[in-house]
Amino acid sequence: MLDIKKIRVDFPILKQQINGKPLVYLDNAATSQKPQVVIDSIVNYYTTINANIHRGVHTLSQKATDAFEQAREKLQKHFNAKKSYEIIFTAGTTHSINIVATGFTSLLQKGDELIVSAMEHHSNIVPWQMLCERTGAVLKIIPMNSAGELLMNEYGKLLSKKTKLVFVNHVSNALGTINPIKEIIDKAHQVGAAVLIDGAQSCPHIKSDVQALDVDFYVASAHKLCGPTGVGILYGKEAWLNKLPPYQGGGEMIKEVTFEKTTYADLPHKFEAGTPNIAGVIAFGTAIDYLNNLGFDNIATYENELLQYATKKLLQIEGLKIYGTSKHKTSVISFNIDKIHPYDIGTIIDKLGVEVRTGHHCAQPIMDFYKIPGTVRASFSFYNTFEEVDVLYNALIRAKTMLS
Ligand code: 7TS
Repeated sequence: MLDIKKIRVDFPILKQQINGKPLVYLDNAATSQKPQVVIDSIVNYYTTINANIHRGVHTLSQKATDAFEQAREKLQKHFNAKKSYEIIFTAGTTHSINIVATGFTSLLQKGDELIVSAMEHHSNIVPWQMLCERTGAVLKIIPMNSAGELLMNEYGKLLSKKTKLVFVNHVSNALGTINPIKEIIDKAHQVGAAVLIDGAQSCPHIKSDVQALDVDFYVASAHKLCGPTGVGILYGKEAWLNKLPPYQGGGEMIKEVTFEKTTYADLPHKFEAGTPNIAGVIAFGTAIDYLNNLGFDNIATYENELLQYATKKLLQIEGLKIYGTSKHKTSVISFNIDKIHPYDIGTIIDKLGVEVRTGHHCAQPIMDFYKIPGTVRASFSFYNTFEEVDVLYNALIRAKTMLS
């Protein structure tokens, strides 16, 4: 249903050669490429309406403010938030998680319990460990099986009245597993715990409805979604965002400031101190429009076809082992070939124009679980082709021959 040839024309970077070979970009889980409309959106902002927002009475400031707030409405609609002010613009997923983790400092007591999964990016581990250090709360871990699936029975056993917060990624960046987040959320709510879902890896593939999920916090980065770097969202239910203290103090997040006492602005401004990435936010809105025009169902269907084809093809390589074999997964293939170090494979296939990520993918506990130093990770987007899968396959055969 998607016309991939036509879509690829939208992405100027894909025309490039790398090391004298056509670029085969398979590091989409690290960051996505940007269509021309998103690039144009940034250029147009700076060439036509650049001004600071929410402060000037002048026309340019009004135009910039309108474009910025329109982007918030696009994000509200996309994630189906009840109110536009439940969408907070941040610098990205990492920033969003830190806002919530810091905010919970005053809401926790020694002995409270927090639950995380065994397959998280460091961004969804470290801020919570820092929170535990500040408060004396204890971190519990949902284990996984060798296919890279969470053990939901074990999760059930971890939940109790002591559980205050559960934070899990919707999709694992290193394995591609799609976690059963609705069940995770519902079970947490039964014991009165709040839930944060890290949507950094799900947002390019799955359109999430925060009201249907009944999730308390949902976080994502624009750059994974064909948008610019340095921008993201923190969705929070209104009641939670009102309960959390602000993360940073500064301009635009106040109602009134005196040297005796400062009162904070209403949502969303309470969490948006300082001049934000205005061009980035507006371009984020453009990226959301672009993807919705393609249709998330179409994207998921095509990417799943690519995943099935690539999985079958790569498994033809003797000694290749895939990590993350859940039936429910996005278009990510993490693998090793025999005992060859992932960096060596990555370096050789880069010479052939194939860009993949190698290493622990900021998810060291997953690598420890499998007792490996890292993997090679090929992550596919809707603008990748079946021919590119063949190029990857041939490059891997070449690398294997050279390194064995
Ligand atoms: N959570 C998950 C699940 C991620 O995959 C990432 C980034 C983050 C959080 C952090 O997002 P950021 O935008 O704040 O950096 N993941 C990756 C990756 O897999 N390769 O490079 C970045």
